Amino acid sequence: MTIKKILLIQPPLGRGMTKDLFQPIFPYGLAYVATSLLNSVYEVEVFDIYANRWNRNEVLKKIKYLNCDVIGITAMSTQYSYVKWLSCELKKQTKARIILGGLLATYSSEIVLNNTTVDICVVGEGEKTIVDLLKKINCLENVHGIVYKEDGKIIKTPPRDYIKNLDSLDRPAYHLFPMDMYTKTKFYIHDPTTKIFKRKLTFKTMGVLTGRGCPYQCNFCSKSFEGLRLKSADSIIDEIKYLKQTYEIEGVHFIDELFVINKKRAYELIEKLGTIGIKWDGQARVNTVDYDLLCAMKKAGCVAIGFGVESGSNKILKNMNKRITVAQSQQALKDAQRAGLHIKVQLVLGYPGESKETIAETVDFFKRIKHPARRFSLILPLPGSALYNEAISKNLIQDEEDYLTQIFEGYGSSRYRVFINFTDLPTNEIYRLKRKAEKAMEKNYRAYLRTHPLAYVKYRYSSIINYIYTFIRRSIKFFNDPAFYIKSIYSRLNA
Ligand code: B12
Ligand code: SF4
Repeated sequence: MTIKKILLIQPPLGRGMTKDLFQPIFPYGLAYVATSLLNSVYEVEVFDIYANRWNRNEVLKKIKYLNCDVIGITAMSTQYSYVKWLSCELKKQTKARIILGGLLATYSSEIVLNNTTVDICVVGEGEKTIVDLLKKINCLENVHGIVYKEDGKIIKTPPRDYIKNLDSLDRPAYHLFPMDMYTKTKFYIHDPTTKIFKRKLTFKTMGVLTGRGCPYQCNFCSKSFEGLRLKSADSIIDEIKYLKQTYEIEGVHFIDELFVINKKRAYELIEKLGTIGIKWDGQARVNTVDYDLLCAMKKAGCVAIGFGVESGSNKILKNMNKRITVAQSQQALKDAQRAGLHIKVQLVLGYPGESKETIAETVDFFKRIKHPARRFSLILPLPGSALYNEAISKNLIQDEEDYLTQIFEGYGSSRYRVFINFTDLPTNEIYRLKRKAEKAMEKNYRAYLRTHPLAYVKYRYSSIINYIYTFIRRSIKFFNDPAFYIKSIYSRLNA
């Protein structure tokens, strides 16, 4: 079999009707795989179902006349049910081999191979494996880092070594993707008080990766990569400059699992970021920042910082192996507020050990630090995490395939949401306590605002202030170069 053309697919999130879902983020995994394939002179086409917001009927039309030898799909665990449907429809239309990569393939290969029409799962990083795999498609046992089925038996080949030097990777194949879909959307400051204080900055933005892996081992986390590897500051800046020049981006979301890994690395990066005039945000830990660093970040263009605060109870943080304390969270949040950064906090409810008392501790924590957080995610054990293994061993997940089929909502809070109850409380009581805690947190923050008029004005009218700011910024641009400005508006409208 000679392979010439490969189709790469990114499925949607949620129920597969993505009209109201998140801002699409550039699928780096697929794009790096595409680069490797192009370098080995394969022809590559991309279907980003998620970014294009194609519904199932539209997808069926698209795949009706497929002309490719291999299909590569990327997916995280929550996309299992869609992958199951899609792979089945693909098999009806074509004889092309179907290869699955990403977290779903890495952590649930057996389930995938036993229940879908996927032929091969790529475990871990895909850049080298895909090329090796296509070369040896008729002798798969010689390809490291894959799982496949032969005569009804699951075969796992030895793992492939991780790429040590990320700078050695060629640029992701941006040109194959609908870039306007990832960049034309606005730069949202995800303030959890969505109803009253939603902030929106109108920057053209793009997700950017500065490394792979995270040195921590939180029990609930299903990490993309083992081991920590970082790109050099120069190569990150080059990439951002390239994105600025080619796609006119003005903002960057650093989408690393952990962006502020330590102070040394952070200072090294922000020193350079400060010179290229870009707005950005990223994820830190409360133990990797201090006031001086946060001020330096703000000066270098940082608009928002994310912290996995998770809980206001030391007992729960310990159970999570989060390796932070409530006192550290309090300090970091205060420092970030003082430095003038927007703070996005991730909060989770329902971790083993959670009780009325631990929830009350979390509510009290936010009352103390006067932060508007008021949304909890419910714990969702995902394959690849210690918590998932705990759920299996405690028999809380009995049928893994059925569980994967149901978790398409992720941490979402809609009626389709699955909840694995690790606590001693009845599930209904957990939902009630969640609602009660969220209400109490909102009430506490409103009470704080009533006694602090300046903070009230800042939050209540932040969107108006932002519109005025954007208007002034755009007017300056227009008066500097009217022809260029009109051309860029025109091309955005056409996109
Ligand atoms: C961007 C992002 C998103 C975006 C969407 C992603 C997109 N593609 O558009 C958004 C913000 C929407 C999102 C949402 C969610 N996300 Co998310 N997300 C990420 C993030 C930050 C970056 C993904 C990325 O680009 N990685 C970098 C690339 C290089 O790695 P990669 O994709 O794994 O690809 C490599 C290999 O896996 C492999 N590979 C991948 N695909 C393919 C395909 C083929 C054919 C081959 C051969 C190889 C291959 O090769 C690639 C290169 O080496 C990761 C964390 C991270 N930094 O990785 C989390 C991450 C993927 N998300 C995660 C989670 C949990 C979620 C949510 C479920 C959370 C929630 N709120 O509910 C939701 C999904 C909700 C839903 N309904 O399904 C988890 C996944 C865990 C798991 N077991 O699936 C991660 C790992 C974060 C974490 N540690 O918790 N996410
Ligand atoms: S939750 Fe964050 S800090 Fe913890 S292991 Fe996952 S990525 Fe690392």
